[in-house]
Amino acid sequence: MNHNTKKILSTVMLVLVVIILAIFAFKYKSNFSSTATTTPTVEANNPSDNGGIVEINPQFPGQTLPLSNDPKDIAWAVFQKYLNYNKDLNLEGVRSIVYKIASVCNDPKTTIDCKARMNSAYQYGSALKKENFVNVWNDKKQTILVTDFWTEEDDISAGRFRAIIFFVRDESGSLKLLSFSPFKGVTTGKSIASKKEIDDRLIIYTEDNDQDGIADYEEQCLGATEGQTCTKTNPKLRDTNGNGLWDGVEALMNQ
Ligand SMILES: [Ca+2]
Ligand SMILES: [Ca+2]
Ligand SMILES: [Ca+2]
Repeated sequence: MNHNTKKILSTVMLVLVVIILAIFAFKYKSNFSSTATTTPTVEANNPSDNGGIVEINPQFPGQTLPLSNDPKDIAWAVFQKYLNYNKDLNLEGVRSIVYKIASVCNDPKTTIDCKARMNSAYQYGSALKKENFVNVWNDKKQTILVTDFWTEEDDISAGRFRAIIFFVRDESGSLKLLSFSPFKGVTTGKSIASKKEIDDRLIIYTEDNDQDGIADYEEQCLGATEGQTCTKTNPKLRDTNGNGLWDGVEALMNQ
C-alpha cells in the first residue's frame, strides 16, 4: 500500500465516521423531540397521572328530570291531583286519592250534596298557596303541611287560624289525602277582656306544641261539650298510643 492509497483510505474512514456520527445525532434529536411532544398527551389521557380527576361529559339523550323526593313536593302533587278531580267532578278520581270518601259521596241519594262538596273543596283548596305551607311534618306514615298562624278580629270577636293539610300512607305505601282545612283555629268573643287576655286565650286554644296536627287544648278534651265523645291524648307526645300514627292524624282517621 502506497502513501496515496493510505491517504485515500483514511479520508474515506473519516468521512464514514462523520456520516455515522451525523446519523446518530439526527436519530437522537428526533427521539428527543418525539418524546417531548408525545409525553403531555400520554399524561392527559391517563387519569392516575391527573390527580384522579377524569373529565366527564354527561349526555342524557331523551331523559326527563327525575321526580322530586321532597316530602312537601310529593304531598303537594297529591293535593293538586285531588283538586283537579274535584274540579272535574270526577268521583272515582277523588276516591282513588283520598284516605276515606265523604259519606255524602257514598250514597247515590246525596249526589247533589256530593257535587256541592266537590265544588267547595276545589274553591277552598285552589286558593291555597304552596309557599305559605312553611311547616312540613313528615315521617314514613304521614305528612302534615301547615302554614304559620294568622289572626283576625272585628269589633266583637278575635280569631287565630292556620291552613293545614293532612296526608296518610295506606297499606300499599301510597300517600292519600286525609283532610284539609283552609282555616283551622278558633274564634273567641272579645267581651270586656283586654287585648293581652284575648291573645293569650287564642294561643292556649290553638297551639300544637307536639306537632301532631291537633291543638294541645283539644288533646286534653278541654273544649269538649257535655255529652260529646272525646278521646284524650298526650299534648306532649305526638303518638300517644305508639302505633306510629300521630294523635291529630288518628283523630281524623277515626272520625
Ligand atoms: Ca298536639
Ligand atoms: Ca299529642
Ligand atoms: Ca297513634
